[in-house]
Amino acid sequence: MRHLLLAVLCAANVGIAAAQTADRIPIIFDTDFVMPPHDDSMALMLALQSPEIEILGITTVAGNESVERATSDALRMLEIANQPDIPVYRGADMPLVHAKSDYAVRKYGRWYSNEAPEPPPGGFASIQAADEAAVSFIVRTVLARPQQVTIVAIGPLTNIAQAIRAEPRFAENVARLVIMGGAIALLPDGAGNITPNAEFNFWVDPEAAHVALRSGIPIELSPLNVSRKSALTRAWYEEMVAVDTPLTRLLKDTLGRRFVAEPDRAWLMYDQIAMASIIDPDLVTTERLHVDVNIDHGISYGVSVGGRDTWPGAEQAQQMEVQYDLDWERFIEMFIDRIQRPLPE
Ligand SMILES: [Ca+2]
Repeated sequence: MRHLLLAVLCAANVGIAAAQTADRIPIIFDTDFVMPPHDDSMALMLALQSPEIEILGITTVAGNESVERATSDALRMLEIANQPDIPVYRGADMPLVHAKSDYAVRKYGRWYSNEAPEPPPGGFASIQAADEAAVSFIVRTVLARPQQVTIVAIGPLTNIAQAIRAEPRFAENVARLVIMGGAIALLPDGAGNITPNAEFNFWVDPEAAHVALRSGIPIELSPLNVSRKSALTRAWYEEMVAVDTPLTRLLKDTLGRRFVAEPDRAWLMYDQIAMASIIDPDLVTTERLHVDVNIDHGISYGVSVGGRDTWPGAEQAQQMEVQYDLDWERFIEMFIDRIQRPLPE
């Protein structure tokens, strides 16, 4: 009897494990990665620590910093998080069209940089990036699992646009594209953050955003409107690092400096919200809008425009879900819970 019971329990456990594997959402994590306090690294920590998510690969792109910095920082993050087997693929080192300018140099971001990357905390990783290029990996992976793979794109959309252009069957086989990018003036908090009306990721590669947004892929946009519903204060930070793990230690050494320098300032979270919305869609409120991106090299270069109905000039604007509100407390509590969980053995 005892043996029978044990056998039943074992079978039940195997069943649960199989169900968990089958139910995981397979993602490609496309990122202009930089170590904390940058948002990409905290979004990756969230994905790595969430059993709902299966990361098929990380693809890097120039954005916050150079693609070389994105690649070396992402590799080091995987070592710290004890998940060194997730492959990292080096992506585009420059936007499709946008060239370095005096304005770009003066403003935030070093996407145009060709300097050697600074070593990440603890030094460069011993693991290496894959030999395969990011675009090749993205196309191959999506075609191998038609309409199953979600792409979370939290940097300039250069790699994604190149994948769309490289393979005509690619777009129709992507399950979903979740983008951190843009700012929608129609909705509250819709100003830009790099020019008056343009958001950074879209402004760095407007032509790529234009290709991605018109691709026909089902899109969920996580623009600045929803980022501005977040407020990471020192109190939340202190709760986050109250449990000692390699991840919270890294956050203390990096993110912690912000709260030493400016203890009363609240910081926005960006890519973390896009990632969290895949794990728990109820964290955000969305509205279905027509959205397109301006690619004229003038006053509105890289500006996203969203509308409830189409308008003259917006004939190509695809409809997509646009995030504009956030259950902040539920989001930050989930984020802290995931960050504090023990790392995989
Ligand atoms: Ca990013």
